[in-house]
Amino acid sequence: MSEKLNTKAAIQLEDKYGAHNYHPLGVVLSKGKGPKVWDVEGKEYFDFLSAYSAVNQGHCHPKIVEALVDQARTLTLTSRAFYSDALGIYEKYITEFFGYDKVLPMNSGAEGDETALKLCRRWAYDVKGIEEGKAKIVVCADNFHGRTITIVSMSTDPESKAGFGPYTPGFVVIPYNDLKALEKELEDPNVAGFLVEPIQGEAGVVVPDEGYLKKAYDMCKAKNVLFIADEVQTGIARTGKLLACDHEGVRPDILILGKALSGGVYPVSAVLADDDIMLTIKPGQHGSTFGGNPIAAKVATAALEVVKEEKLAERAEKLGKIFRSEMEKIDSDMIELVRGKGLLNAVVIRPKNGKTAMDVCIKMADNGVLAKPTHDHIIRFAPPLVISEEELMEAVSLIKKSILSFE
Ligand code: IF1
Repeated sequence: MSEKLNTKAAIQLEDKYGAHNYHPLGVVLSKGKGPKVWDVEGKEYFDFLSAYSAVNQGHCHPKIVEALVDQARTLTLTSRAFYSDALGIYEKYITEFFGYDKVLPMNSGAEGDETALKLCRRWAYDVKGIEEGKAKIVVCADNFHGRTITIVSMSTDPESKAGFGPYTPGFVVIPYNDLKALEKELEDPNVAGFLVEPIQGEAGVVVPDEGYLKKAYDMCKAKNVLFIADEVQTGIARTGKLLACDHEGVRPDILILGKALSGGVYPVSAVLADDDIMLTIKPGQHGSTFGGNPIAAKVATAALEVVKEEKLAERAEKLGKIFRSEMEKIDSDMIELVRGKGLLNAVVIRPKNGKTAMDVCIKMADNGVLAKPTHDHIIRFAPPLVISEEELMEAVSLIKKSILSFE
């Protein structure tokens, strides 16, 4: 029975019956279309979070929803105990789309990262010849790769990690964007992989120096170490190229995708690699009930077709430049720094008269733009890539109005 909820009632229900593992902004959404969402009172917003870059193709993209509905009426889930007529076609499509021999289909981004870690360790023992149980994987401080116990074992964020021990061993943490630190760790013959976000999303859209990814990749290759790119948030055209690694011509040994791989319509993640890595996992050594299900296969195919048909990477590149330049023009000392690539951007807010990034986000919500701070003073701005230039400029004027209201 779906009662018509108002904002207050909806929040009360979630508070009473839902785990308190989030503290959402006080907005209750009930409809989405393209770059816009509407709350239960019918108020319209520009969505500048895009479900953390999962709806790059825009809310409820008709082509992707159609693919979901069609398949849902035909065959939803077979498990991998049997073949399906959807999976192989999708596997051919996505491996040709990104240029890899094979794909291992999963559901959440965290499962994608966990799968990549398992592949890296199997490759370490079966191919590189590291002693069983001794493989090390280098990760970066301020990383975010998901919320499982092994993944938070790699985290340096006390909020993500504290209180969830004992932790999974085998990880070495180095500073992000620090090639000297990476070079030093790569001297250890037990290092099997380097797992890195091409841009650190949760850390506040931290963009590394030009050339960092390429040099890191080359250093890994020189030491027979796998370069593993977590493109769950930066992939699928978000940063102005199909993959953020494409800005530097880097082809990861293991590529992790999620979020917008389904356009936000269904949980779909994927790990891509060539045979020498992918075939180290044998039948029965990894899997998932929903991994590679027919709906996921059709939805992800449609979502990727939209990326190409609507030139979303080119749009992100062009509109991102406009967005950053407009943000830099705002005459307010609350704007400390503007950074990003494509339509993955962040503004570092200098608190003013006790007003913080959260106050700016609350004011923006009042003015019809939704975004949320990360790490206190950073606001991430990531609209769906289907936003038009005119809509972007309308949202920019609302963001400006919000920030200047604190002058
Ligand atoms: C939350 C942000 C956080 C990710 C990268 C893997 C995953 C994510 C680079 C895991 C997920 C989400 C998770 C969500 C908020 C959001 C997020 F960075 F996008 F803002 F938390 F850091 N790799 N990021 O960004 O994918 O299992 O969630 O499908 O947990 O609060 P997932």
